[in-house]
Amino acid sequence: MAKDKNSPSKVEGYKQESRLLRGTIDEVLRDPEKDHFEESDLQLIKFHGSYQQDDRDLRKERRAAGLGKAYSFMLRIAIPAGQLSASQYLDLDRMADEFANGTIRLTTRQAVQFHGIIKSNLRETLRQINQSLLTTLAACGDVCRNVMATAAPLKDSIHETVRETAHAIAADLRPATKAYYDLWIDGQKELSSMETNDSEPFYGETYLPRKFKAGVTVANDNQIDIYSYDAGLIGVIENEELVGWNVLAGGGLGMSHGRPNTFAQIADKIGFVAIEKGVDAIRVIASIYRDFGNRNDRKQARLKYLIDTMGLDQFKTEFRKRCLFQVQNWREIPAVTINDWMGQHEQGDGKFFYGVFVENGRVKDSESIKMRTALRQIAEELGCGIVVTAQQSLIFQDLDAAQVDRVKEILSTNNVPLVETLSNARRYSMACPSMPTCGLAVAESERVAPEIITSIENKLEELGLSDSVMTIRMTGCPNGCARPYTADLALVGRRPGVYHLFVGGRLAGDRMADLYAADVKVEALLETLTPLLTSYAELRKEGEGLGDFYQRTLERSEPRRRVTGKEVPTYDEVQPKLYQLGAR
Ligand code: SRM
Ligand code: SF4
Repeated sequence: MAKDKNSPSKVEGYKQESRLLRGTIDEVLRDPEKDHFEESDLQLIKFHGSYQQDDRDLRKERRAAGLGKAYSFMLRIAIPAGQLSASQYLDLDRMADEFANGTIRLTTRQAVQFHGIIKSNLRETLRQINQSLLTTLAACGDVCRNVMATAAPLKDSIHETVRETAHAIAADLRPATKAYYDLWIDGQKELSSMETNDSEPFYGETYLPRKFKAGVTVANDNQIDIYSYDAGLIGVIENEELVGWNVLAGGGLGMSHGRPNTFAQIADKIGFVAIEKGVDAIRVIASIYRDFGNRNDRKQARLKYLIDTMGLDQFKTEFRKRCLFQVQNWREIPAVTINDWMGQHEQGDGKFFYGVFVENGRVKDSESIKMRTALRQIAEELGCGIVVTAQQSLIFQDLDAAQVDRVKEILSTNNVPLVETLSNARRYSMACPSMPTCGLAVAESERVAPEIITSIENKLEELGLSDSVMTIRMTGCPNGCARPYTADLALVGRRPGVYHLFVGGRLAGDRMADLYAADVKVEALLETLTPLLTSYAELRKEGEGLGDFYQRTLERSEPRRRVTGKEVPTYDEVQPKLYQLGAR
């Protein structure tokens, strides 16, 4: 029978009947005959930080041999503000071999993922993660996900407040259910630092309509791409003091190829609140979403769709009504800038931090580059704190000058390229995991991205564009996990070997790119890009990024705030304009 479009989605029912996220997870974990979960538990384990996956490379072969899928689990560890101690990192490094596929995956949201954990190891892996005082709770699921903060470990009071606020939001919106501890650590709450309960005072039995993402940063540093989230706080600085937060709501990058009413969108400006009201402001936004978000159609359930249906003014009115504190108008702030914080920086207390670029966030040892060995050695020898960045890389902090030299030495010994030797094309690139673990992938991403970057890198060098700072991002489907739509240049998977090409975002992450060329075969990528890149090389102004050049060519007065991916590609519109500008 067809589903009534006004009735709650199946997942709402699973949540409601789950006894606060228990379902039959325990029974399945105890059953040695079962190597995977069925539909309702499969949705519930997400709240516990896990996705059931299967090795997609093996599907065909196994099917031909009459075998079922090769099931395994991805585990995501939520790390507010990306901050890890050296010993926590070393625990994760050990677990990567003991339970996972020998790699650690740093995510675009400052979290860490393991892939390839088999069901029989799931409970022990989660137990050990908790023993390290880390958690997978709410890393996935219909809740507030990992809360981000600019990665720069600067030791001034402004950055301290940013980090503390991110931690406070994470604690405030963390689910209260005891189920997590009962299931994974035999109810041993003392193994964890978190408060639990057997009720959900904020979320209630059905939690949020879907995921909810939040981040905190300051006006001069959009390292975390804050305009892409459901809710964000941008610290407003006046006379070198943090005076309060500009509040954003309704950003989001997921969209579906086949659904015309899905879109990626830059967040809306909601207002300005006092410093001590930042956490409350995010909770109020989450509460409006909890109470009014779409629970019938999960494809329309994100906050951005609620704001679209409700209207921005109505949303703002509801926000002000629920805030039991003063909400002022948005404060004008300087255009955001972004720093990836790679390489060496002073941290403001006489010490330094050092950012290490990890290609696509995959910490592994390859034949040539011993990235995992190098990072382990640095953490072991120097015992320094680590920050996972929003660009899938990491930072070692609290180093003295001699330790910085030692970090560089260890990296070089293990063949890890130092940031100054990387091309801009590679340094600012990101790709999502995609095949073979992601069940939603329709095209390759992480596995082919390094090679694609090499070809773009060569083209840029040939055109004299190596100095251009350019974000190049790639995903294996339109869901937007590597935030493609805010990049200068992006490839978004359509089907194997075929990508939509987006152009026109920028490093600052504050506008959407355009669909530039549709359904481009990977072999035709450079040919499609060359006219634009050639004109960019000839006609760019000093310091002008590719996205900015593209926008100037199109004479856009207002930045694009929304993209559906179903627009008419701009390729044919752009070419004559390039000639008008003087391209040869
Ligand atoms: Fe994502 C689903 C990986 C950041 C939008 N994302 C997935 C899943 C879990 C696939 C699935 O549902 O079965 C992917 C797991 C792949 C794997 O094998 O590991 C996955 N997403 C990732 C990560 C690991 C990409 C990365 O390269 O680091 C990022 C983990 C973040 C974290 O630590 O929490 C990741 N995902 C994002 C972002 C970027 C961001 O938040 O800054 C987005 C776009 C922003 C947004 O949410 O709008 C994003 N992921 C999605 C969506 C589309 C959601 C939507 O409402 O439209 C899905 C699909 C879904 O939820 O149904 C998705
Ligand atoms: Fe998977 Fe698509 Fe996200 Fe890539 S963008 S990880 S293919 S859901």
